[in-house]
Amino acid sequence: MASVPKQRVSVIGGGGNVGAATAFSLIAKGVPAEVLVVDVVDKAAEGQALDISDAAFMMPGICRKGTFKEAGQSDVIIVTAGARQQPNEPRSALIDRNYKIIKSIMDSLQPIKQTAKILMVSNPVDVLTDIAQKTSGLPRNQVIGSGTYLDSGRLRNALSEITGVSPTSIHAYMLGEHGDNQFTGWSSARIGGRPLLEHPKMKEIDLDKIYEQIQRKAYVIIEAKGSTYYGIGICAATIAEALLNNTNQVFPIVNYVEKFGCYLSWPAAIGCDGVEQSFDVKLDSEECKKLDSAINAIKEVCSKYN
Ligand code: 6V0
Repeated sequence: MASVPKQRVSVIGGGGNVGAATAFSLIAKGVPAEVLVVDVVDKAAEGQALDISDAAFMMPGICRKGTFKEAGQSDVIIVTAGARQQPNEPRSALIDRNYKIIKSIMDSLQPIKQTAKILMVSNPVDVLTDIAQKTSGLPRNQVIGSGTYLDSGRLRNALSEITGVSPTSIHAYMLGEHGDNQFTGWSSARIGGRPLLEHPKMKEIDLDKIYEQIQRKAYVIIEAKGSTYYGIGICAATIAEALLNNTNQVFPIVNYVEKFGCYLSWPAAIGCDGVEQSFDVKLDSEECKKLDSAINAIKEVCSKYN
């Protein structure tokens, strides 16, 4: 029998849609780690793990149901557990329900491996990352959240359709909060080494309309099919891959930014120690105001739950 990789990733909430999409994406990407599926509903974890293990051709034993204690000893712990949005419900409305769930999960994981990295996905992700850091006892650089990585991918895809350039060659971020206080960093966006807004095709575009389309996309999907999970699944697996392979790739994710004094969605380089570097993004005065609104909204909720 082939040997199981020594590194381990656990997906807490893996019985649900986002957790299963994340575990599946980890396997499909061939991330060099054993994948444990953990859920408070044991049968759901078992079913998803068995189904996903069928997708792991040539990698027998790489995906299985796990316990909270095993998850606490993992190299990367991805948390997707908790309530999800109902149609037209903002992510921020989930805080009361998900605060209790995240706290109880952090208790169940103890003792947590000192070198583990926690990747929060459950919403509202900026605030829950702060709560997970405080309740897990891990240092701030080791606790991060998926943040606006998904929204930034949506933005880059939309900009690719407008400009005809590959999304991987467009450097543009949604920033601030993975929620209604997110904003587009238009003034820092680049394409081919030039400001994005100087691209001829961008001159004809209504920027507010693009923002609206990105910001509303999750609501549109939830209205149509109940929840969103494929996009975030691949995003979470890609961040986990950066943590395991020490890639130092830059993601707009939730990380603690000292000069703002809080967790928020902001670019950071991710490697085997978690956050390896945070960046100073250039913003114009309008964007600075939007950043302040996001910081104030995140800090206000955090102060009620700490
Ligand atoms: P789901 O399909 O209802 O799955 C949630 C899972 O969590 C279920 O299997 C539950 O049994 C499990 N669960 C609940 N409590 C616990 C617990 N204490 N311990 C372990 N497992 C538990 O929801 P879905 O997967 O659609 O969404 C999960 C979370 O992801 C929600 O908070 C969403 O808002 C959030 N999302 C975050 C995104 C992002 O970009 N950050 C994107 C999409 C969804």
